[in-house]
Amino acid sequence: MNDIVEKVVAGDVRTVARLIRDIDDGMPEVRGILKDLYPHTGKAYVIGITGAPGVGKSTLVDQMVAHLRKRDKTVGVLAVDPTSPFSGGAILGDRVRMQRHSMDQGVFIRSLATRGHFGGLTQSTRSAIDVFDAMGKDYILVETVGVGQDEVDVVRSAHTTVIVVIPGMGDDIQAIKAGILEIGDIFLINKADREGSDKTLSDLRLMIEMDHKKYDRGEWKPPILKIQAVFDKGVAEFIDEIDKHAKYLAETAGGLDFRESKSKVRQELGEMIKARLIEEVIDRLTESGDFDRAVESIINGKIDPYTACENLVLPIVS
Ligand SMILES: Nc1nc2c(ncn2[C@@H]2O[C@H](COP(=O)(O)OP(=O)(O)OP(=O)(O)O)[C@@H](O)[C@H]2O)c(=O)[nH]1
Ligand SMILES: [Mg+2]
Repeated sequence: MNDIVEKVVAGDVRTVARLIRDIDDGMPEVRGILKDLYPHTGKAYVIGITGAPGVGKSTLVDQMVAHLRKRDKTVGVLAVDPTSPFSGGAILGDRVRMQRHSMDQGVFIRSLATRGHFGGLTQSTRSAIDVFDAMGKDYILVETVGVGQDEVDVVRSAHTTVIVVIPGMGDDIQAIKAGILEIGDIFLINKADREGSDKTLSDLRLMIEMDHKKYDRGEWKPPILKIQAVFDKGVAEFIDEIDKHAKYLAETAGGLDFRESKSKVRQELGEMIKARLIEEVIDRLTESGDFDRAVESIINGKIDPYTACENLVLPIVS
């Protein structure tokens, strides 16, 4: 076995940290390692936590870690922050917020900014999850900011997807309705110590009830919980709901191991091909100079971008 693979599987923190950084930077060498790590994955339970900036995701994650550690579970935390050009800002805040776990061997916290490459966030998140999984973490908590399509793609690799809102976010509720409603397995109204949480609860309930036919067929009906992450109120109940959802997944078609689910594997392989193709094609066109020449030609009015794109792509794929 490759030395790096061996160290990751043994849970060597420095090796894993370096690997996550290389994934973030889009280093091509990582691919070979990921191939060899794959047989060691498929054991972790992945929880995606998404929501608008500042709703309390990191505070919640920190509390979840504490609860899971009390149950003797090991935990990996991945904070995905595409908005941060370097590991400052929000990520630094997260580090501070989760400081109390920093000396705990059973907890591993890392962030991804995805500075690297065209494959983008979805691919690097997927890879980082695999690394945490191979490392032997029982639970992997993935925090992503936002309520858009990117988040949908990122959380597709999670077993349980949690959407966090706060009271009085009327517009955000609308955004969720338009974008990510269907991916939420559990909805949390955090900061329930603030006014308006009952209104938010009924708004969310109304949205979820619209899909009542699904639930009549026995599909999972997302619970909505009011919590106060910062005071650890409702977090234990929330984790019970995660357990219920895990049980639901285990008992329905597909099961807990996504690597055995045809639809998940199709989805993932499709994404992977897409990302890889874009990367390879852009690399090749940049190296040969064809890309820059086409840009010049478009600017000089010698060619339109549609034709330029066709001229660049067709020779490669045909
Ligand atoms: N009143 C109240 N404040 C809370 C609660 N939970 C978290 N907060 C506060 O909300 C602020 C933002 O919390 P974070 O955990 O950083 O939120 P986040 O969603 O991770 O933020 P980003 O990562 O920047 O998107 C902090 O000041 C928390 O202390 C809560 O239940 N009630
Ligand atoms: Mg955060």
